[in-house]
Amino acid sequence: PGDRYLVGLIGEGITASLTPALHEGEARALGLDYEYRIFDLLELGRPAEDVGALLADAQAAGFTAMNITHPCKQLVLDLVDELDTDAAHLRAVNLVVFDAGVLRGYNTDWLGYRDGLLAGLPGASFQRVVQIGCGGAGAATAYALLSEGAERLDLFDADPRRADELAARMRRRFPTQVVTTLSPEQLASAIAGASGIVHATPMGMLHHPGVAFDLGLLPPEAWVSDVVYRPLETDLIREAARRGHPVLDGGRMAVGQACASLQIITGIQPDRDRMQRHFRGL
Ligand code: SKM
Repeated sequence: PGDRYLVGLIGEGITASLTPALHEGEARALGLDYEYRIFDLLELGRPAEDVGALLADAQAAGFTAMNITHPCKQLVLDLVDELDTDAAHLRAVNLVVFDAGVLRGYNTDWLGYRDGLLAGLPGASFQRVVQIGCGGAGAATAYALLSEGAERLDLFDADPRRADELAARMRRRFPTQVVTTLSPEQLASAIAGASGIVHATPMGMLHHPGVAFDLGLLPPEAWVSDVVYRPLETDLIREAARRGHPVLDGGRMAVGQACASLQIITGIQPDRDRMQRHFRGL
């Protein structure tokens, strides 16, 4: 009460981000004095390597916190004074909080995916999950699934080194769970045995049309999760829902990271459902 929150987002090509509206809308509903600004590196004509200078400027200007997105999430790992354990394992920071001169780094992408998953697919089986795509979003979804006790996670990426690298990191963090990588030849049979599938590539976005795998292979009861949220109803989500699969669209993760960030920044529990409804009206 009485606090003024000044928050920002640093990244490339982010002028159309919905995160400012999500934070400000929920903060308003909570009665907080809260402003969220965009710092687009492309607009500012600054390289990603300037993220440290931008953070220092923000701190000097009295900012409370900064969200960080592509291509700066790894760079910021070395710039914070205190790194949250999960962010360290994920090797990605998407939230920096300025705490009395101390920079604390967090990762709310995995928290956002986890919370969205549990809320959007209650009771979903994590017995054997297949994941397609092992980039930044894929690291967060894999981490969330294993944190929630996924017994077996089969990772696939068009670049096999990315899948191997993510699998190795996840095995170190979750040594009692099974994390495998799939070759293109193994993908179909893995999908046929999956209790759920996570899609974490850019496919389905405006300039990447299509569906990354054959939905016809999936057992009828298996759930389908997409990280793409523009459009919210991707071809994958529409077709999976038409076939009767329980589905989780990418909006859940987008809202979840904003909700988790807002909570860490303010110490106040936001209303996730209200944020979800707000997002769907944006
Ligand atoms: O991690 C998030 C970030 O906090 C906000 C964002 C956005 O608004 O585009 C994307 C993700 O990287």
